[in-house]
Amino acid sequence: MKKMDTTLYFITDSTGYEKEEFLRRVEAALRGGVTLVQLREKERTTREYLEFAREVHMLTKKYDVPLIIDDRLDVAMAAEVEGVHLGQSDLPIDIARKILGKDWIIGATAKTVEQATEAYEQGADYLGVGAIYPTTTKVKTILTSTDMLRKICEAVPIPVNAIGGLNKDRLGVLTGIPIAGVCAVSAIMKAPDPEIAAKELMEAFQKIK
Ligand code: TZP
Ligand code: MG
Repeated sequence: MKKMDTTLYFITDSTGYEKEEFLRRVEAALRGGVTLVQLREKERTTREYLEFAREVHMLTKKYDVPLIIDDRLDVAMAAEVEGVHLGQSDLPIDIARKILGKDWIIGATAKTVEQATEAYEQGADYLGVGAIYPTTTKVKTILTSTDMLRKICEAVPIPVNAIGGLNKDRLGVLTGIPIAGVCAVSAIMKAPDPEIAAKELMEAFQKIK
């Protein structure tokens, strides 16, 4: 597997931004110290998704941060990024692993211990678990309790990240749960300054670790 640090996992959402502003925000987040980036585009054509992937990849490479593509192995392979993130209705992890081989980062979404164990056994490198809080980001999800998050952390030996409605003031509920890191979309993407937001989120996470 490519080297990976899920401590501060920034998931992008270009909705409502011109491409230049979107890229400016992604680079600001990288300057602020995000350790992993996922490009998450739900509405774009394949061609647009590929173009965004290539442009974001130029930025992430500059900061030596791996880039993960949400949902789409084809786009990830075409853009030659470092990984993919697959949910419960996407391509199964074992099939993705067979296609991509051992060098790729493959992430999975899990909301139960069964889903987490299955994803791990099929070859997932990390898990995203949530939503911990209600989210304003467009996503089909249900809330996941912090109890379940803890059970999942204890059930698998791979990094587990919390996701959903997280910002610097909401990490307290995660205290003492052995998560590897936090994922954030809007707390960074929509912040007045994504660089400052990323720094503050990292500081808040270090305090609860
Ligand atoms: N999966 C569960 S919640 C979520 C995803 C993709 C969205 C998180 O977005 P935000 O803005 O950090 O709440
Ligand atoms: Mg998905």
